[in-house]
Amino acid sequence: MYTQALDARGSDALPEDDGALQQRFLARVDAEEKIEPKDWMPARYRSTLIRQISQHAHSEIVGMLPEGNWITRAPTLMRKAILIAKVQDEGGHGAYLYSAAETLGVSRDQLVDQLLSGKAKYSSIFNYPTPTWADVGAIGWLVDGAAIMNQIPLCRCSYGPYARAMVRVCREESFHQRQGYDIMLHLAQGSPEQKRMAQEALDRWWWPALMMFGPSDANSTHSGDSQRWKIKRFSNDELRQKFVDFTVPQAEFLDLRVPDPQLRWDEAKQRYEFGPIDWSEFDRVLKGNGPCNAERLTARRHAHAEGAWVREAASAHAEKQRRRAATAAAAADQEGVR
Ligand code: BYC
Repeated sequence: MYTQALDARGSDALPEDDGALQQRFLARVDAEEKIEPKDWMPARYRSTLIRQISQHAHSEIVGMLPEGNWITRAPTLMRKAILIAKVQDEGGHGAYLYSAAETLGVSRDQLVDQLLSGKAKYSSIFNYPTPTWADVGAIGWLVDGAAIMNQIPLCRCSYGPYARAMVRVCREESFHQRQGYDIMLHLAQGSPEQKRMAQEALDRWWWPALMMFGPSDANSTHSGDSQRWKIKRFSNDELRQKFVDFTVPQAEFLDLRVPDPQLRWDEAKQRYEFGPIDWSEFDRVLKGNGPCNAERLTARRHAHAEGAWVREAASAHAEKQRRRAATAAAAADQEGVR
């Protein structure tokens, strides 16, 4: 519709000034139209999307590591099969998201280089260790639970390819969240030792899960623009609050204690009040000094180097196909001439 409107003015029309393009872009966003790759968009909208989508893609890929660590030690064959499927899903999410970022004019190689060089951010949550099987349950329940809370609104993001990728991602995250909660339920209803494992995992993951939503609204540098452009539909604090309100009753059902002495239900506000987040820990993790930052990057660099032969083989295969197709097309042309 937008492109037709431009064409209708004739080929000798002067290029529109940036202000008019901006206004038209904002009107489309306000009208809940999706912005597509070939549409005009402000440079900062593009760079904000590249930043967020690539960080999201990196998070999915790095996020395979803490749980992947437990595939060989899952307690039963069924748990192992489920965990393999889950970790594989996260790899798929990373792939869709890199593709969505590529529609904005950046290459996957550039993005992967940014991750491996340590320049790019990925979610703080994946810099924590998984010492017991209960951590796999806590990640599914809390980390995937937080991911769903954050990502369901992204299905309505103004940028079409990101919004569409999120639909499938959210469906899969929902399965992940339930498998995590199921592990926690079995442990919480198991032996005293299993229940203790579940409690300790909740103690380890609760606060980092709250940090996943990003800095408080007062310190969120990108929220203003991202909400104006309908990339983000809710602020970091709003989503964090929804997550707490949703998750505390689930912890109660498990008969586990949320590790926050200040947590209380506020009847007047119809929500939970919770204690202060230790933002100095969040800053430390973002600066690369969390418990597992170095380990995660080393693992990704190793995997990338080990996968070099697969990339080379895929490129060689694609080149062979291209040459065959070109030869076949030339032969068909010759045939036509005769
Ligand atoms: N960790 O202005 P703000 C998953 C950075 S994958 C690290 O509020 P924004 C899963 C932020 O990037 C989970 N950095 O930013 C996978 C910015 O830094 P730069 C990932 C963080 O973008 C496998 C600065 O702090 N989910 O669920 O408006 C297994 C200021 O923040 C974090 C997504 O990526 C953090 N937690 O809002 C299981 C969802 N928080 O770029 C599960 C998509 C903030 O200026 N992303 N920063 O250097 C988003 O929704 C938004 O990007 C955020 C942050 C809410 C995360």
